[in-house]
Amino acid sequence: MPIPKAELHLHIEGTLEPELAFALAARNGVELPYADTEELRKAYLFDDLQTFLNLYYGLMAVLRTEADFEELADAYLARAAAQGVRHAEIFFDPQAHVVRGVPIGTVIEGLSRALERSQERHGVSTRLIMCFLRDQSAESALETLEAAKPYLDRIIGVGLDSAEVGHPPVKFREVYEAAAALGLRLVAHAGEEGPPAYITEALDVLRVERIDHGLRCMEDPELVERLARDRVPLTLCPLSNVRLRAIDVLEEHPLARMLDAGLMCTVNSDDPAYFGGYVDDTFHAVREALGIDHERLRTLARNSFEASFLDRDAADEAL
Ligand code: ES4
Ligand code: ZN
Repeated sequence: MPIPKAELHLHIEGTLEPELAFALAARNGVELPYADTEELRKAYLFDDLQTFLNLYYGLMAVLRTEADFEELADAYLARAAAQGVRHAEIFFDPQAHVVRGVPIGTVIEGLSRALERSQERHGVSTRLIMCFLRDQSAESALETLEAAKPYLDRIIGVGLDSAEVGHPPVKFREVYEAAAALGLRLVAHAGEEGPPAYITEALDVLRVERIDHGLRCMEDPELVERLARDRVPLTLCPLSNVRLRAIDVLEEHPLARMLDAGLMCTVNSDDPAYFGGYVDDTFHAVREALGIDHERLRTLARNSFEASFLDRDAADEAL
């Protein structure tokens, strides 16, 4: 039995398995530039975040209708349940769909249909986090927040993702202030490829509650001390870090050192269809590669509930 856990860093578009991509392509009359699923999987050799993102955004062409988004999310939730996930806080990238002519309402309604039934069908509670693409303009992020206003009852918070370097958190100060004023919770990717200063800036300028990735905090001992003292959750994604070449091999991942430093770490799958494993696969991988024992795996699982946006009672119950 996998350890019960919460998944806090998961891009729903990153759960699009090649088989479903081809099925949706056929249903929607979309031509993919790959002969078959095998050829598509062979394209999953990334040099860095940008190489991955190019493929990730390209493959989204197959997602067109509410039913497509519902099927995508339901497939993820079924897999997540089998991996011991009891609660999932799920990112989605509305701008990547709106730019292709898919309205934000189609995306949110479709995802919501799967999420609403998830507790009953899969035993997984869910929340939705809307991400702004940081390589798009601040105005576009503000427009996205505006467009999401009719759906705010379905969205727990906002995040920031996509190409990090050259797009510091401060660029999104205004939209984060607006989101906070609407009662939304705040997270942001920082310190994945970008420098430790982006982590500090996400905390001080955007006022985020959690840092997604945060890997590169290890280059700044003072920042590590602050993150540990304030128990700022870091949603780490070790398999993603290897596939996107943030580190060379899993054996070199700083997770064990981060736990030793007292950091509030969680382990997550990021884009599991692309990075070679779902969240319990990741737990197994770090146990094997880093010698993280069962007790520490339990700590990681406990952290995932504590760092979640579930209220205290629900988090305790899920443990
Ligand atoms: C992402 Cl791994 C990662 N980093 C930044 N943005 C993303 N969007 C989807 N996966
Ligand atoms: Zn991510």
